[in-house]
Amino acid sequence: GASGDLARVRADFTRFMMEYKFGMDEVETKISILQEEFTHLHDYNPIEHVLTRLKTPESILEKIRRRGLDPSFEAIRDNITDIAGVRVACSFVRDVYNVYDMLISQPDVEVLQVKDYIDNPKPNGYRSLHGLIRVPVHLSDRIVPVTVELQLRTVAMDFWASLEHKIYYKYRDSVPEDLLVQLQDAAKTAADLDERMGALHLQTHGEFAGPSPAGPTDDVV
Ligand code: 0O2
Repeated sequence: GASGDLARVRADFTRFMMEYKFGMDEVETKISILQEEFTHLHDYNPIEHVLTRLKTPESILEKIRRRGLDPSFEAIRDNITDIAGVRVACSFVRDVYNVYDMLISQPDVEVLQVKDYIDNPKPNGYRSLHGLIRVPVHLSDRIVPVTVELQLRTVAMDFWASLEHKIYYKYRDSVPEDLLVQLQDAAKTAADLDERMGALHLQTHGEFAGPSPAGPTDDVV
């Protein structure tokens, strides 16, 4: 009957969402391990904070509708890549790349896409390193690959992005031009702060305390 169908759809959806939650948990654990290892073994921790979020069913369906797609599990799986999101805020720009490299060099992490908005900031001033990754989740009877959107940025970039997001949300598509200009300018200030803090840090913590790729830091005491 109809109520049986509904119950089945609900159960399927719960299971579908659960897989994303598990994928997100796997990535969060990987980051916690790096964080703890750094705290115990090195004199500083490159990760300031980590935030995970699961897209709500409403917001998934809204995005599917907006794109004119079928609300099927297949369409969602193939098109909505940010159901599971993990955001990592690091102290310095160099840490962003180092943490990213440590994560993606793990053999069970597959990179589907990278968007480097630090190297190539968005016109509005947005900076972050985005990686779409896939991790295996071990269920009771099978292994499922789960896509997780990873966003890494400095605390300064994070501060800027959270205010910009609030302003954008408040004004929707019609943020006053004057505010947009001020936001762009604030993004420049944040980038400048990152650069200055990075330079200061380099003077006190020469080499990166981890398995980093060769950086421009070898000759710094
Ligand atoms: P929310 O509310 O954070 O989830 P898509 O995700 O496919 O629609 P795209 O362009 O393929 O978009 O992905 P992209 O550029 O990697 O951006 C995805 C996410 O990055 C966004 O998710 C935001 O979280 C963040 N982001 C991207 N651009 C900006 C920006 O200009 N300002 C801020 N504050 N965040 C940004 P959502 O779903 O849009 O938002």
